[in-house]
Amino acid sequence: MRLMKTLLACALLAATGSAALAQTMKAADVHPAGYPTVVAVENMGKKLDAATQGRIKFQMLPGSVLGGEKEMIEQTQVGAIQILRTSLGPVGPVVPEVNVFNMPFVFRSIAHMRAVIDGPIGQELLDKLSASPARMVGLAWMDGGSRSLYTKKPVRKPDDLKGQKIRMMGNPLFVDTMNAMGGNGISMGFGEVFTALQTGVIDGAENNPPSLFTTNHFKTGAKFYTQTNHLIIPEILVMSKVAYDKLSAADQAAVKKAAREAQLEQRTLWDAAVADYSTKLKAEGVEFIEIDSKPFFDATAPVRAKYGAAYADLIKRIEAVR
Ligand code: BDP
Repeated sequence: MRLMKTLLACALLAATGSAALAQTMKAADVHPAGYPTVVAVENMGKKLDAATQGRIKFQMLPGSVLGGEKEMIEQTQVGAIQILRTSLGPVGPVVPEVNVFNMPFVFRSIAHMRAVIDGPIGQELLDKLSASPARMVGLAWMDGGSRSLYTKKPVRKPDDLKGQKIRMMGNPLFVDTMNAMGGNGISMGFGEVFTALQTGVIDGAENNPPSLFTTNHFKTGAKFYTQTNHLIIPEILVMSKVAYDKLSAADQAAVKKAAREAQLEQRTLWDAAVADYSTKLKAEGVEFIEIDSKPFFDATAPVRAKYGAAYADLIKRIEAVR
């Protein structure tokens, strides 16, 4: 009887103990509700809620409500945001090791990028980010497709970009990339692009079809969509180290497992979104201009030489992935 009571007391203590540790994590994204990354992270939160008996829940905050990616990365570092889905682009200035994936034409194709992020190199880069002083834990990769140029005047070759101001994500590597491609790279937050296009502060930008459609950027007259495919940048899902360190080892493992599943789920959602939004963009009068991207590849060789020098061996391993 005494043993029963002790056991009961222990069970009760364990239950209240874990309840006290329950965390509702703010999960942030610049994209709106319904976007593949947002849906995949929401589903991950639901799975974790079930897997941890409610110890971990996500509160999804989509649509840049907590700021642009630069600001959200800072908030994640200090623990004000617990889960962040961001492009790897603006992570580069904080964790330079990840810039290897941010280089122009570093991946041959989306299939190549996927093989790399799913394999040992992908895990290595997540681990490098987690081990860096950035106070973030790399959980998973997501698909951001490939980025192509959209401008108000048609572009077919590097020379056509002369004098055109093109918005790039906040990372000097991308400004260098655009300058090498023939235009003038302007670094700017995602949320400022629409007005900048409208007022003529910039002449164009670059992104994948789902982002071009959901931002309405094409409605500003930037409706020539030149298929340069110059950047294939994975998205990354990170957790604030402050939040991660509060979890038990078992819950940390549950988070990593759910994140890996989200990586694969998002890919399916992504492929459907690219097909869907490409059709919608065309229906809205956006002209997809098919080109030979070789001149842009050649033009960006100095950028790969400059930024790639630090990762020469890693780049060889990336190239060797089939
Ligand atoms: C989109 C990415 C998003 C970036 C945005 C941008 O999914 O994370 O913030 O591009 O261009 O494709 O800033």
